[in-house]
Amino acid sequence: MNIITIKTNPFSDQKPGTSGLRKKVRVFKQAHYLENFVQSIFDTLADNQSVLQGQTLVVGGDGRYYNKQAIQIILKMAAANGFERVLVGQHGIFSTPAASHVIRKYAALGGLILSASHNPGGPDADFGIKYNISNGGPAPEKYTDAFYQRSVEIDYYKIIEHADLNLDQTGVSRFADMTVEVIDSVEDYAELMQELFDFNTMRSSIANGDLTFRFDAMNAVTGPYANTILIDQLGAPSESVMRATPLDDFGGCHPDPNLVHAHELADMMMQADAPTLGAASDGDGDRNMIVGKNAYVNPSDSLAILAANAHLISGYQQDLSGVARSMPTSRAVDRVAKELGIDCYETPTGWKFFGNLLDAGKITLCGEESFGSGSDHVREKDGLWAVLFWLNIIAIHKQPVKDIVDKHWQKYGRDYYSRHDYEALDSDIAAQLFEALIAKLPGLAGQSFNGYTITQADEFSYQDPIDGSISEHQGIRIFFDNDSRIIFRLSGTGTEGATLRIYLEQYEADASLHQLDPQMVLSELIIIAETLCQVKLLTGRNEPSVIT
Ligand code: VG1
Ligand code: CO
Repeated sequence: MNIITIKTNPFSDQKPGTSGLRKKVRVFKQAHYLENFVQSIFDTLADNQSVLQGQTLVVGGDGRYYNKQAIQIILKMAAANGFERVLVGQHGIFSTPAASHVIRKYAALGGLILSASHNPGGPDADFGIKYNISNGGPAPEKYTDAFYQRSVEIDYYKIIEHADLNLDQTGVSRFADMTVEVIDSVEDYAELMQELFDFNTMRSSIANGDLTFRFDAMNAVTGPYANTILIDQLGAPSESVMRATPLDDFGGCHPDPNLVHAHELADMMMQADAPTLGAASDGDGDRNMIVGKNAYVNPSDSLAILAANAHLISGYQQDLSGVARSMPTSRAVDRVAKELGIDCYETPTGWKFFGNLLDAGKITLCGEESFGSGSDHVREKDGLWAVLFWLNIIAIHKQPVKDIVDKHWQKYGRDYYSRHDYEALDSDIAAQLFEALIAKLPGLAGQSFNGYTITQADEFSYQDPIDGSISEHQGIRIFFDNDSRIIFRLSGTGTEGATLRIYLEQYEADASLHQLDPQMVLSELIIIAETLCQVKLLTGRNEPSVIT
């Protein structure tokens, strides 16, 4: 094997964010940029594991522009760094949850997932890479910090000279001294779904026409998964899956499953002849949006409804061990946990914080307000899993989505919720705004704004209950005496300027007040949020870029 050691200079900007390293494609395409980061990961792993020899690495991505080229580079570097075996998804494709499952199933050391998730793709758009550890989950902070430390001092990387691998053909081949297996991207994942859900129940509801749905794969990675599972295995008509071919620029669309970016689906669900369920997932298949006929399901509510109905699903008939949500996610799932008598954990934003709780068996289900939900079946959020969960619930209840949601609110009350994002702000202005907000926190408790009195104002810091590690500065929390909250965070996934997220939440127990427009119910909190952070005033923006 002809290993070449290439001299390189470090880049200063390879600090992973909420979910891996995300940059513009043109940044990733700079000479040595990808190689430096990959070598930083391998060097860190070699330190921890002493050797990479004998180890398996999983590689795949969401099919976006630069996916295949990056995989060829990674294969050559994995061989040079001594990996025994690499498992690659056919055509270079793995959804994030499928990669997580493959890492676990084949006892790999870890995996490299190439994706910038819901960010747009194409030569002028975004690329990303993240490392998942042997439990299948995103590398925790102690790893990502170490990758970054290594990246700022790296001065060489190792690669072999080798012809590119044919990624389109499944099978085992030798790649210098390493074994490479190109495996079907869907098969293992589809098997796992069959273990969890009642395929017979769903199949008969679909066959007799009780259950109809439209799934929007958004020209992204879940297309092949949805075709196999929803069409071939559940027998749904082929038009039930739309935009099913993964395109390297997602057809010029933004693969972010919300009412704005999946507007065709959203419009369809407001028609008189809408199917029972509308659903969409994001670029890498870990997010989900759920819409019923005339009924958008807020992701925080979706998590709570899944928890409340889990006992009906064959894979979750054992009692849930506990649940978890990210801090800015609404407290709807807390109310279900209380009723079930189980623990509910509150973690910082990002799936990596659920890993320890899942591994320790403390939680079965978890989720985030950002269209993410999942369970202990993998160590990532899982878009199609959530869609199957909903299809399964509907097939059992034989009720429209709206009725399921309304009944849930009648029992638990409704947590009115909305997130306002101000994207691509000038980074300096955003940093100043955030600092000013932090400076204000000590004086806020006791202050009243139009009848809303602040009871507590602080920065969220988290101590992992399993390994004791502490993560600070995880968002600003403002609590009010009427059980409402405002949270402020700066995004850790954007690739342009800074993105400010404002999360607004107000609880309503009275069922006669459950059918109101969230923006109206939250209007007072929206005004208070502006008074506190002055984002409009400081940036000249009139309104948020995205409201979900
Ligand atoms: C966002 C979401 C967060 C999610 C992360 C990765 O992070 O808010 O909940 O875990 O994206 O999701 P941030 O730091 O921009 O708020 V994905 O589907 O982009 O991997
Ligand atoms: Co994603």
